[in-house]
Amino acid sequence: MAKKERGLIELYHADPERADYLVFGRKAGPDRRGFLKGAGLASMGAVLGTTIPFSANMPAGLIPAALAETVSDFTFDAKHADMIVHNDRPVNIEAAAHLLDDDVTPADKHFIRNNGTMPMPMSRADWRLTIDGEVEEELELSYDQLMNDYELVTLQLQIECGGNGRAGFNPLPRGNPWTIGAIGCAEWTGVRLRDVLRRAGVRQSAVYTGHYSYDEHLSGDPDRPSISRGGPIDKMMDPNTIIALQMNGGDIPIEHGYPARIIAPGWAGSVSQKWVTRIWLRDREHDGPGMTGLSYRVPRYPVEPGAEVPHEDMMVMTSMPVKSVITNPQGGHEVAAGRPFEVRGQAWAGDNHVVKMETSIDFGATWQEAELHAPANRYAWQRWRNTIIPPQAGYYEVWARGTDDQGRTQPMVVPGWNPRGYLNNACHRIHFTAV
Ligand SMILES: Nc1nc2c(c(=O)[nH]1)N[C@H]1C(S)=C(S)[C@@H](COP(=O)(O)O)O[C@H]1N2
Ligand SMILES: [Mo]
Repeated sequence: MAKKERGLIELYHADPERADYLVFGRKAGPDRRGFLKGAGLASMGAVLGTTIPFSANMPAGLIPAALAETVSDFTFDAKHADMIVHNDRPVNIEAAAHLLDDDVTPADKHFIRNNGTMPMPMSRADWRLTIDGEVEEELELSYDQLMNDYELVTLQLQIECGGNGRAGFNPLPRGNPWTIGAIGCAEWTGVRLRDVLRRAGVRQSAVYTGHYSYDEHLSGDPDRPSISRGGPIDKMMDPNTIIALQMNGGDIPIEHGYPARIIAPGWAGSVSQKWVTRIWLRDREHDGPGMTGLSYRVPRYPVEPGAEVPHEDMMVMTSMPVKSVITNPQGGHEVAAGRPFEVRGQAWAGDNHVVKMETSIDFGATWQEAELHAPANRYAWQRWRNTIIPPQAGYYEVWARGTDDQGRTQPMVVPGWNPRGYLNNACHRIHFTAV
């Protein structure tokens, strides 16, 4: 497990506020300490799949036995011990580089980025997805309808947080100091978003989507979305943009969006709304939380590190840049001088393909081309490997760099600073000693 949390019952004794937060996904207000009511009761009922007739008698802090057994979902037991926890409120966890060695990322090694609460899992039977706005006919779809009435696709898709690599920027912008592990490439099964949008009938006026979900803002204000981003209609109509219903052949774990989420691969992960309940087609760029100001935007021109950039000079990010990670060896190891060993990793390039991978062990003076595999499908990351022979004893670094099909190569130094620290695709490196 990535970080030990106390059991919920134990927690209710020690810290009832936090326990309430975990159960209800919100802070217990003063009016909630006496009896359960309102949204807390409703969400509890939704999870139980029925109402609680004697709810008026329920003291706050008493967890229905049925729930007490399931709340362990809220601990991070589900994550690998080597995952790096940046925050538990909201939950933000990244993978150590060596955990990204699988071609298909298992759920326990997939990063988690929450902006708001970790919601109680909504019952699949009650979950609905609304498609509205600039459509001919509003749709309200159940999980079973999506599963049965639309063509299912199974794709390996990379999701990368827009701020992956933020820790490399100086001065350090606010936000999670992700190193390199806010990326994953799991196998997702779902329906193409465009098939659903076409069924609703996309109006000429539709230019953008706005996404909503059932997780909540950390303030506990039910009218404030935790995040509500969207994307231009072309990206949302791309055949690789999906409403995912399964992850790695099973239910999507709660932390990754149960029962359904959007995946708009290759773009900042925030476009891929988890726990999605509504897709609003809009006649203008969406303006929900996460769309405006400095959020997921970069300056239109290069700026000095630390600069204050006027909001009107910021533009919405699109594709993520070419990037790669060394997943094996882990670094810090000893090898025999003059003897070959293998380095390997993954590479990806947002909307583009990686066409070349190279490694250097002389601080970038010379580069050796690596073996590079084709992606399993578009938007899957690509396996690369190379053989390294340290010529003599001493300290070395392996640097790895990818080049995309537009001829763009990863920089060795940190690229353009921006106020929120997005798009850092500097080379990943590890060190080793030859003896
Ligand atoms: N509903 C909802 N969807 C969300 C978020 C969120 O906080 N709430 N975070 C977004 C961000 S910023 C990222 S990077 C991805 C991360 O997906 P993951 O947690 O499954 O790795 O989810 C996106 N979808
Ligand atoms: Mo993100």
